[in-house]
Amino acid sequence: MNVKRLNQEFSIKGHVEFQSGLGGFAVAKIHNKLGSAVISMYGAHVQSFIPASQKELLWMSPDSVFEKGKPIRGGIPVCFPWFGPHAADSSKPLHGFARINDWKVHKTDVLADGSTLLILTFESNRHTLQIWPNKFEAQINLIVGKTLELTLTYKNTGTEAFVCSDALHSYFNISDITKIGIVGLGGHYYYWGPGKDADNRQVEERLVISQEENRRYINHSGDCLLTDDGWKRNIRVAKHGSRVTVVWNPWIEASKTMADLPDNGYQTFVCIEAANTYDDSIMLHPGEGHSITAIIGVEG
Ligand code: TA6
Repeated sequence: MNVKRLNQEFSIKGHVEFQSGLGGFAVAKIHNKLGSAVISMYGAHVQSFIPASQKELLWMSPDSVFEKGKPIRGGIPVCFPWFGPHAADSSKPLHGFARINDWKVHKTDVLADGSTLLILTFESNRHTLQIWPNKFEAQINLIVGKTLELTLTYKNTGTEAFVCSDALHSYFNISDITKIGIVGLGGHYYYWGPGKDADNRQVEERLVISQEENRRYINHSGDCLLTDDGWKRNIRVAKHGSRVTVVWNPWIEASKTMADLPDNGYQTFVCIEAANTYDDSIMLHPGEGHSITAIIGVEG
């Protein structure tokens, strides 16, 4: 649907307006007294979230491409129906295909506290069935207020059971990677990188990043607090329906290999991701569904 029709059907004065964004992708611009956000219909990708009187919470790569078939770098990519490389075929899109397809607007609304609701949908079609032979319906509910609440719900609408994995791959905007810490992961076990072979346990309560990190904490369903001493701000990352938390920063060498990331880009973001993968991948019988939610906001 083009921007004019989206505005005719779904804009709400003082809350939601649709515009043509980078790459020509339609974006929803949400603005209310509690905060503002920009969400692309391509990938249902949140590109910006700014609570009232705060700095941007999400990091977007200045070198991101905005092209059909390629993922956007930064913000909140939605990883579904698998997280990371496809288990059996690495030629399939990394992190699934939800983030490289167009989503439809289903509903916009204003909630009682003045926050704004946007609901987007995406379902299996002949293209997705060629890549992944399972019928599904997916929905993303976004509530933009003092916090940003993002819920991905997917249902098995086919006749066979399937297993999938997911992640809300949030990139957080930080003052400097040497000035931040992540609290809430102490004592938890993690795998490093996509492999499942080494069991590591984090001893320290506050994780400080000083090298490439790609930690996947298992059996972790609690909150993380991203403490930023440079900007004197703490971001709470809460979640529901997720048993794996991923912390990723590519550091110096890996950043140089990524064309859509500046060489020094790793200094100003860290990813803290709500996920379900490994033994916590989601098995859905026909008619069953699952929801994963991330809630992010500034503490205090
Ligand atoms: O969540 C961490 C991770 O899976 C890393 O392994 C790294 O590849 C990152 O995501 C980015 O993936 P992308 O496909 O967006 O380049």
